[in-house]
Amino acid sequence: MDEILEKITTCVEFGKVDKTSPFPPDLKGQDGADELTKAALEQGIDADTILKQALVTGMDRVGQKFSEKKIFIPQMLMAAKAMNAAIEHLKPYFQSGAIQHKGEVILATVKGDLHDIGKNLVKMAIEGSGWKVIDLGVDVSVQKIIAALEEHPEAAVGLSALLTTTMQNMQEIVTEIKNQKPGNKILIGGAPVNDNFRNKIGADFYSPDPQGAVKFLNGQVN
Ligand code: B1M
Repeated sequence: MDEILEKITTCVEFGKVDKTSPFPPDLKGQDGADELTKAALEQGIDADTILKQALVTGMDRVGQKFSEKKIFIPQMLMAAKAMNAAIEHLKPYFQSGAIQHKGEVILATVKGDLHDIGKNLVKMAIEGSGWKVIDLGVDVSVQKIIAALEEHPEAAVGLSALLTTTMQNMQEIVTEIKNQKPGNKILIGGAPVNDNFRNKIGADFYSPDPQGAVKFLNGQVN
């Protein structure tokens, strides 16, 4: 099991999407994140293990190398492409929830921020738990969120930010939603965000992971 997980990690790390990907040259012709993830599931490795032990580990290596200026944006984009190819296979495992919706959640990556892999994982988990998700995408302004709340007045709002700079935008968005729509719950997450920040900006809940977001929406934590 460890061997195939390490191979998937390497594919994310070096942006090898599938067998046809020419990069990295020393893995040319070999299976990529796409084929290996499918094979890992077929071997009975559970989706959560693949996500945490292979995919997120690969992305952490990418982040580390980017910080050390050993790789640049194109390599990060290839890594994201490889991770997304793998996630496609995991989707059915995270989305097998009830069809009857428990309620609605508006989900967005905040203004100025283009990172969507974490948000998309949160989306899968929330949908899998039986919630309807209105996904506004990335780089989302407060105006767009307020407009979505006009259409879905009972919805909770989930915000993601991956950059220390866009955390400030998250703060402005939360303040404005709380001014205009004080009754709607706001849940936040993303690597640089924590519970102290949540407290400071007046959001209702912070979760470090998709599972925590689900528990909050289901009323299992507050
Ligand atoms: Co960028 N990036 N990036 N990047 N990128 C980071 C975040 C960075 C930490 C890399 C580094 O320097 N080590 C750094 C941020 C530094 C900082 O602000 N402190 C960084 C930077 C600097 C940048 C640019 C500014 C680079 C540049 O242009 N010079 C640029 C900004 C663009 C922009 O957004 N305006 C940029 C661009 C990109 C790409 C587009 C190339 C690509 C994103 C592609 C995509 O998302 N479609 C990218 C990538 C891939 C990364 C890293 C390598 C991986 C991010 C990721 O997907 N992680 C990242 C380093 C890293 O994280 N290791 C990095 C995996 C994902 C599963 O984790 O998103 O944290 P995460 O989500 C988790 C939790 O946080 C939580 O659940 C998820 C699953 O556990 N969660 C929530 C997330 N949202 C939640 C919401 C919730 C609840 C939980 O409730 C609503």
